[in-house]
Amino acid sequence: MSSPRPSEDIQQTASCRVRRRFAGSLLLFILIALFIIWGVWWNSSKRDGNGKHISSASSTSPNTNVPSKGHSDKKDSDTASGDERSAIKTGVPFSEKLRNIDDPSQDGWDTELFNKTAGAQLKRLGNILKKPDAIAAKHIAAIASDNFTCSSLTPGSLKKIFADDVIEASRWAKPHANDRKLEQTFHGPEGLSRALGELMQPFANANYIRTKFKIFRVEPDANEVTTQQYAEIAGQLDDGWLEQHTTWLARWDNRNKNAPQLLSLKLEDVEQIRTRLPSGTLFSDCTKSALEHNPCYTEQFLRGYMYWLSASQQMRYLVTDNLGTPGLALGDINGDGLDDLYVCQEQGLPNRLFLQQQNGTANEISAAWGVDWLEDSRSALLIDLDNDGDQDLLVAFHGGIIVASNENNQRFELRTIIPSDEHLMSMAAADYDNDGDLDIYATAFLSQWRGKTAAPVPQQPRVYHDGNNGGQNLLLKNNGSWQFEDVTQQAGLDANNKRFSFAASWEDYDNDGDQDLYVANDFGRDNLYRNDDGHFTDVSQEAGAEDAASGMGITWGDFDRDGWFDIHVSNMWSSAGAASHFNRNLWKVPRAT
Ligand SMILES: [Ca+2]
Ligand SMILES: [Ca+2]
Ligand SMILES: [Ca+2]
Ligand SMILES: [Ca+2]
Repeated sequence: MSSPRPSEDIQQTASCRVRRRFAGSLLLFILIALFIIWGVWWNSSKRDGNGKHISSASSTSPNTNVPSKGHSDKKDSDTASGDERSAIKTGVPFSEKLRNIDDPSQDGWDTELFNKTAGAQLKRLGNILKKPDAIAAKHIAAIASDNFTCSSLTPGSLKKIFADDVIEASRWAKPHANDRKLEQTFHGPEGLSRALGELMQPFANANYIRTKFKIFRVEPDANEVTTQQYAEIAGQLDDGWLEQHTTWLARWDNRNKNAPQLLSLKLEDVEQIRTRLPSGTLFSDCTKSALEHNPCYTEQFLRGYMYWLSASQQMRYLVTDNLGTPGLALGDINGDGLDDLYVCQEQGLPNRLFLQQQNGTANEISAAWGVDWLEDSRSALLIDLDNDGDQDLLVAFHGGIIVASNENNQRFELRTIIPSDEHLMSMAAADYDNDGDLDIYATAFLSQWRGKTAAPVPQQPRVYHDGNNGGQNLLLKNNGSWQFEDVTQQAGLDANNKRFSFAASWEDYDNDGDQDLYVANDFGRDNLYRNDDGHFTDVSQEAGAEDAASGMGITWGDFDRDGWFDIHVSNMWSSAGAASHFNRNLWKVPRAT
């Protein structure tokens, strides 16, 4: 065998060197890749590992858990279009997908389908009512059958239930045998046009007429369908407004599926509000005139729920629990006597602070004051936490509560973040222990928000009328020096504390000198906690305050001025939901196991 030639030796040596270098580079590459993967894992495990409730001193340091900052000039164009991404992946724009999901004809929701077509007919009717002197049978013919009949649509007599210099409210004294107006019967489109002409007589000289119909019950029966709906008519008169809120019972001929014809109408209920004001209206929406010169007003505030839903990859999957509920706070942050405004925005959009000017407009100063946080903020409070006379800032977000001090009416300084696994919603502050400083109560909807998964943990089953597997609300005692302690359990507020809470409000309802607490809960009963020397007892049942409807908000007020505070709870109601409730398909949904 001949030995290799020198040139072959050189080639082989060079080749070995190349292989060794390649192997070395490959090893280095693998090591770098492993290091990057470890880094990502380490960061993610740190995020998931937030402590529960009140943090230790180290984790509440302002230097840790610093909330993300936004840019005041961030534009919506920075956010990629959900439609574009969706179309690239599937060829179907996201907005079209949503429309398909929302099409009741696809999955047998015939009452919803009818709700749409009858709703369109009622909208046509509403447009006809806007010109009372032009109401004619030829306009009604496309809406009412030739067989149409109705009694008068105007109530015979109204009973005054409240009156002062500005507002007069009346309700229908229910029809009785002597009410001759109701005995009149109108036939066909011509008859309906006369009944509507009579209904609109009080609005004949109105400058501006607004109409709105809401169907809240649909009962199909062969070729006929019965609906119940609210019918609202409002008009601006020379010295104020006239509003009629009525309930109509309607029967429809449904043989023309695209345009059902009215067979009859019947008046069921009436409430009338008359206001007398030289300026015309009690309240005017000044959001635009106060804020429109700030870029975020048009670029972010005017965008609706559906815009952000389609624009954000993350929100799309968390829509029901993570979008559409950011709150706001009012307070005078610079001590000039004018209330200023802090607005929470959806996750990824910076929260906004507005300083009110003498002329009533407000300038956006979020970045300058250090509070343009991008966290998934749900609510805020402007209150004086350290009793130095200025308004400090609290922001509840999914992950905890940010506490910031007001520094000389010039900026906010992050003091601490109180971490929480709960799915925090709103907050309410009061000095529950009468020690001279404000303490915080924070409501939670779901629990385990910051668990092992990025998405909220769904609570199943979700018992609609008495849910008891929701988040746990927190009572945080103010210990001074920006330290807060979770005293929920020791204060007795762990009783009935697994409900789906949205709102809470403090008031001394029993007039014994301490602050009591009402909590409005979705999916079931509310809580009224009586405060006895800093310890709470749930007295909602004995106090008759165990409202089982879907609680959204709560406020106290002594409405009859007898010295005892009363409660107003706002509950959820949906005309579409009410109409769907009677659809048999609702009961076909399989139960979660
Ligand atoms: Ca101010
Ligand atoms: Ca303060
Ligand atoms: Ca206190
Ligand atoms: Ca009390």
